[in-house]
Amino acid sequence: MLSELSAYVSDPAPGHGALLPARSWLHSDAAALSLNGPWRFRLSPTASVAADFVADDFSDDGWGTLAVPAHWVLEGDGAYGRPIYTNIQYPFPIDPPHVPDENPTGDYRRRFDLPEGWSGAERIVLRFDGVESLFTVWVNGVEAGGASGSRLAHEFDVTDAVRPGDNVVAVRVHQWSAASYVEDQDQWWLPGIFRDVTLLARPAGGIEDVWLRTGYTAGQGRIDPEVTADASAFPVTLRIPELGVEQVWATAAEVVPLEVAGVEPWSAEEPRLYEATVSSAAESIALRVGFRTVEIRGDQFLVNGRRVVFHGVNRHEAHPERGRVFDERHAREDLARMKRFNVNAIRTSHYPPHPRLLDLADELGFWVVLECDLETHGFDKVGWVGNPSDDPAWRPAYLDRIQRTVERDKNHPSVVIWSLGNEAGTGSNLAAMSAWVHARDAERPVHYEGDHTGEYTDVYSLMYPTVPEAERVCTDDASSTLLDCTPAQSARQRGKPFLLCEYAHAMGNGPGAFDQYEALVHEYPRLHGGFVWEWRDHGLLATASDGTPYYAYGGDFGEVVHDGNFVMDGMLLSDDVPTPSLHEFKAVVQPLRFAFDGEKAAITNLRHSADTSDLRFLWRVEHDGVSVDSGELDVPVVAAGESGRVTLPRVAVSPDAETWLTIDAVLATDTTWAAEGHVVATAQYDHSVRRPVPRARPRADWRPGDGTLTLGIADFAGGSLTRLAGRAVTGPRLELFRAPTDNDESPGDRLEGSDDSVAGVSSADLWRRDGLDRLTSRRVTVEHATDALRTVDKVSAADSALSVTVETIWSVEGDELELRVEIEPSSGWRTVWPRIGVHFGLPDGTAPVDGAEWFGLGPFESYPDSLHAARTGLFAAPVGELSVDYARPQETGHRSQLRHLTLTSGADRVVRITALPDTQGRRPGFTLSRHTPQQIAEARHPFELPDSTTSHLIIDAAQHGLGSRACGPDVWPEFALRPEARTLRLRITGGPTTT
Ligand code: IPT
Repeated sequence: MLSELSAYVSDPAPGHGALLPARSWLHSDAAALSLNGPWRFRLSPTASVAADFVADDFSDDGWGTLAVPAHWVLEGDGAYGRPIYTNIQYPFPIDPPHVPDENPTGDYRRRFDLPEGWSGAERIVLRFDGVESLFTVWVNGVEAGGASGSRLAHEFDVTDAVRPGDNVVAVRVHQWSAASYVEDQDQWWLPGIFRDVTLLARPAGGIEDVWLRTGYTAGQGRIDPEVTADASAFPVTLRIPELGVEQVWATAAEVVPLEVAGVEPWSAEEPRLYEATVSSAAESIALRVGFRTVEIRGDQFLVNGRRVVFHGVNRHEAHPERGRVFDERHAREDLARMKRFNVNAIRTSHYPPHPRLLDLADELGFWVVLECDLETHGFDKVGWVGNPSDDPAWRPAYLDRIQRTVERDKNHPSVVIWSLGNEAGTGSNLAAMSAWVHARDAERPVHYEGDHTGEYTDVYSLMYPTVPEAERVCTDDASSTLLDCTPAQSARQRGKPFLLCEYAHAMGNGPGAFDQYEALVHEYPRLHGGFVWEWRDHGLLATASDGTPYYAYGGDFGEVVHDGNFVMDGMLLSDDVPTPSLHEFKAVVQPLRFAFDGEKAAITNLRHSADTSDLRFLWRVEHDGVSVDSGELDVPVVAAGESGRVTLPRVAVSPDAETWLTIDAVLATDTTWAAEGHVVATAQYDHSVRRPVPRARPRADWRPGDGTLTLGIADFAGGSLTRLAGRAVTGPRLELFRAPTDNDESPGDRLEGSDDSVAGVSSADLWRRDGLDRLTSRRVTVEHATDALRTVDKVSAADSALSVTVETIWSVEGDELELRVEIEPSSGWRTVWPRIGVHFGLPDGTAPVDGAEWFGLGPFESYPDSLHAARTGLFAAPVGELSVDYARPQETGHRSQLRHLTLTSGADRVVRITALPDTQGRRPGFTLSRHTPQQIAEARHPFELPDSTTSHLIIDAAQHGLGSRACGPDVWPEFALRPEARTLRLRITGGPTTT
């Protein structure tokens, strides 16, 4: 029994028994019975448990109930084990193809009544759309077969096993199997029957499969049909009523290509679909046809003859409560959200999604790179020794996987590239998969990033290159070879279309530099854009011991090995909240470019093929963020790839406020993904008159003092601020620390030649080493002058000789209080700094400071390498909304280029701070938070942040960039903050007024 069992779970064979060949996932009118719903369920800790449960008369009275579809580890409050998160590492010994005896095994049972009238069916088929990872199925005690390939569809012929009336179906699912070695994607391991189970009545004379390949050239459509059916199914008729198509094929031999006139093309921007049916007397299949031609011409990837640029995301199937169980409403909303954020492409990392997702992609409009369910990344650890990708024993499994991938989804116009998988090394089995695809689907290119030398793939793909690395691929510099390539291979690869299957790792606060990659796309036609890693966080909803809900990541379920919060690397938080990075992405890839030139502007349409007739252009003029005028621009319709010139409205320029013209391109009508008025693109034009910055008043009458005095609205004791505008305040204190972002915490090193980081050591470790999180200070001098106070502090950390001298000058200037802070590092600092700021503590007192109103960049947080979504305006937010709830708390909330800031308490204005630019015109940013950077850095989850009785205001002369170092390049040198002297000048007025 034992050896038989272990032979079974460690068998790389993709399936056995009455497993049917792969075919399309079709919308048929043939009878079907969903077997979703409650099943009887038993979980065993090993596979060696008697398979007695398959018998008809077995009593499952002692069993529990589990929903299908579901993952058992997400059901039953831990009664059925817990999820495990690993990125690359295998959560079991690397002993291929074997798996441990500790192999959670779920036995499922349910009864169903065979519907009346099914006796006429020629065959009865039992379909599983997704089971993780290996399963066997029995009907009425008869074994129908078994299969692996978790995110693939499997159908079994159960005709001989079913009987009229009552039937029992039993399924055994093993969490671990040989297949687990080829399903090592960076995600939760979530066993179970997690997609639909359906019983299908296959009629005699039915249509087994159909493939309507389409093409499009200049108004002319082409359909190249393939019908898989017995001779008895004919005649078969193709109908597309909207196009007047009614094509009858009397025999299979007559099924030949046809031309269709008067066709509109399908594109991701204008996803034109035509309802079609393919019918025999016994069955009718409904399809939605999109006409488009995919081709590669030289190094260009074209659809309908035009270059495609992927502004894409990597999409995993992840839901905080359901895991990978599909929820169509949620998926549709998720895809609509992508469209609203200018995402035009999806890579289905790293497996085929639920089949309905492709229907939604066809309908809403996305370019899809459809990826096979394949990853063997854990073999990296052992130098790829034993990698299934190059082991003949695995050839059938690899071929089976790609066949199931391509066959299931081949009809979708949205699918424009097939991808063999992800991070599976390289080897002959991958080459065999590619050869099979080329033979089966000559049109769509094959992608696989791991084919560095281009032996068997059609496009060149990289993940996480630096900008210079990506640029090197775009140019034909024969002296620089590409990753793992000889000069000849480099030349071959440079002759192909180039894309970034993963870039801009969106873990936590970040990434920076979207704009630098996007600039390459516009400079080099060979680069066809890329796919951000990744669309959403995979947090699982859990409850802390005090009852607080939170989004769990690796380690939160007591896993033996795990990869922590590396699974929280999306532009969307687990609860669907877009992070600022998603807004940044939207702004960087917006499909219109505006170039202002006096009274005119040029508007360039960067779309693939759609013109601008769906847009209206609204403008407004603001004085210091207050709208003074608005209207609509008269913009001619601009064709894709073209520019149009428009005359701008007359702008009333204010003499004493900043004047900005903002143009929003908005949807003229409702679409399936956004309402009329939705902003697609935005541009701002600064019309402000230059106004002199008041010079700092030189003072000569400094004399030693005790630092206890009142200056306007400020009270001081011992040189320190104690009260401001009648409230207790502490500070200003030098703050050089920020709660490290995930990028700051990464020891990776991907910027050649930069000395801003140390290979193998994270920036955060260097900051902690230098004590930036635990600065102490010593007051060197306190001096008074008329209406002024000056202190000098030396700030440094324990066991460090490095220091920063901070000179603070408070003075009364008219009816304002001015604070000038001169910050000057000693020599010898070698690391970048996270920030150069001053920190004020605002204890709650009777009325807490609980909000801010500011004129500067907003409304979202911004950092030096992520500034495109930020626009100049007047914004207000309660303190809680100024921070982003990153799954692991970290630096958040910095608003750049502040002009003025009002701190509020309820409806009261507490204090107003005007930020003067420094002599180089640089303006500070601010952060208002209920926690200090040190408190935030301590917490692993938001619920661990302490209750707060203080608001913390930090005014930063500068912040370090974000970068993408958690998986990719560090902060680009231009945005790295090196220790340097900085000046902050703030003008402060106070007194309670009501907003
Ligand atoms: C890359 C993987 O392809 C992806 O699945 C994900 O793990 C990502 O990294 C990081 O989040 S592979 C990496 C070695 C570049």
